Amino acid sequence: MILKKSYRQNLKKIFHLFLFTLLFIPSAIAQAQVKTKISLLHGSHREGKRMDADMARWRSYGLGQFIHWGLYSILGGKWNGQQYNGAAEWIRSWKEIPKREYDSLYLKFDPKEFRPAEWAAMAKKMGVKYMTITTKHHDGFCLWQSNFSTYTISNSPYKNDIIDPLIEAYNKEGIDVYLYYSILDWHHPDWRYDLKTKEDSMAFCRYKSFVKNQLTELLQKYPSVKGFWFDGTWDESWKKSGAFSDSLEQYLKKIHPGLIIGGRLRADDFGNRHFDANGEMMGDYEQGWERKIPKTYADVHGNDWECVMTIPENGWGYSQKWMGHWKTTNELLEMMAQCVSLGGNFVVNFGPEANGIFRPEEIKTAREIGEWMRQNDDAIYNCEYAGWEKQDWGYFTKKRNENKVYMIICNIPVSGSLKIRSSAGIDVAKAFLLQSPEKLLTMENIENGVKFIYLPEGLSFKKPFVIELDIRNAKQVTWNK
Ligand code: 16Z
Repeated sequence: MILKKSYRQNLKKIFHLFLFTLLFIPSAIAQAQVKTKISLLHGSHREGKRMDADMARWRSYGLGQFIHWGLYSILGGKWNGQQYNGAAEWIRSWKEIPKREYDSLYLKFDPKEFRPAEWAAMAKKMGVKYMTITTKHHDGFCLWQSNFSTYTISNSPYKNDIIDPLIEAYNKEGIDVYLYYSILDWHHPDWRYDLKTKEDSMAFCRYKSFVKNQLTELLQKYPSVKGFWFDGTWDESWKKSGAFSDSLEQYLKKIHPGLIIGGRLRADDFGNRHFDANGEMMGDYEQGWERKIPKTYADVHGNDWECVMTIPENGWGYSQKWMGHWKTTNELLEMMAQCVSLGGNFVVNFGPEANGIFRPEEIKTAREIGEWMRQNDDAIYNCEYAGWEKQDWGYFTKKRNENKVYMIICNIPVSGSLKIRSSAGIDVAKAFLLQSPEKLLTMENIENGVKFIYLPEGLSFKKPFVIELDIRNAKQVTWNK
């Protein structure tokens, strides 16, 4: 009887031990997963951010301009009296339109009103620090005089290079220029969506040389260019060409030191895009924030990043009919504040008409953003994530390497006071409206780090506004980067 009991107890013990061990199996597996990195020939080649001066300059921009201009701008989303329901620059893929007809549009591209100095002046007034222009979109038409294609501006009635005077005009205004280049090419005979046959591979091999030649040509022709914005890299053919895109990126950076290339160009050994099989970003910044903005700092994985945004709901090239909701200047300003508060750049897209004129809505948006920037750009340029808990009234940004935090206020609480919670070890020496630095705002300490900042009576704003906080004890504190 006794023996039997102890035997049972032992069994119970063993069983408990077994259960206990089971508990740890998942965490042991997870740990093993963390440790074993998949070895990749063509994955990410860097840990953390790029730390050179060119990338520091990119990081300081805050606001940028994207321009989509090409043959699609002639149609503006309309063909044969019908409005295409998709993005205007994609109209060639619409089943209603004969490809031949689209591919003859270059015979009509003659932007008589193209005045690059005016484009650059508008961008300067808007306050953008960098501009990205479509040198070749998916339709394959080249806005520069390329020696590697006949489907270029040279064979249009306009004849003249578009990219050269544009870069010159923008650079003259102190604005950096980046080149958009679509890898995907609907026009080129050697482009393939997938590589299924030997013939496909041979054609695609020729296509890859064509790409390399064109990119080399662009850098040789336009040495002041700061980087490429690659697009159209999602097809199987390119995903299977990770070795090529890896060597291409390294080659371009070698012939053009400091060149900036986002995470959209390459694919790793397994065809993963943007992030490799180990979850590490490929390229110099996260290029996936297209028409969407991260909500929290965790969403950006400690990487540099940029958000590109359309003013209408969708569509990048000129459309005769802007679709969906058009973002107001205030909405765009808030988006910019959100981006900068999370350490990213905000880029607004423009789609000029084929004749070289911007639509009135875009001119107005650019002017209004510029008016706001003239008063408030302290809170945008050279700013980073402040590391402070987000509050409902808006967004914190912090001047890099300075003891200044900005509050970009987009919603005034009915209480008239704004709550802040500074990060540990930080105190606020003074707070003032950026517009009236001599008048200090009243602050009330609530508890450790938590304060209310009182707005002056009768304050009313129709736009976001900025409060500057001069902070103390910042030296001992490591900013959350
Ligand atoms: C949903 O599939 C898309 C959406 C947009 C595929 C491509 C694009 C292109 C746009 O034409 C524009 O150039 C944008 C920046 N790009 C990602």
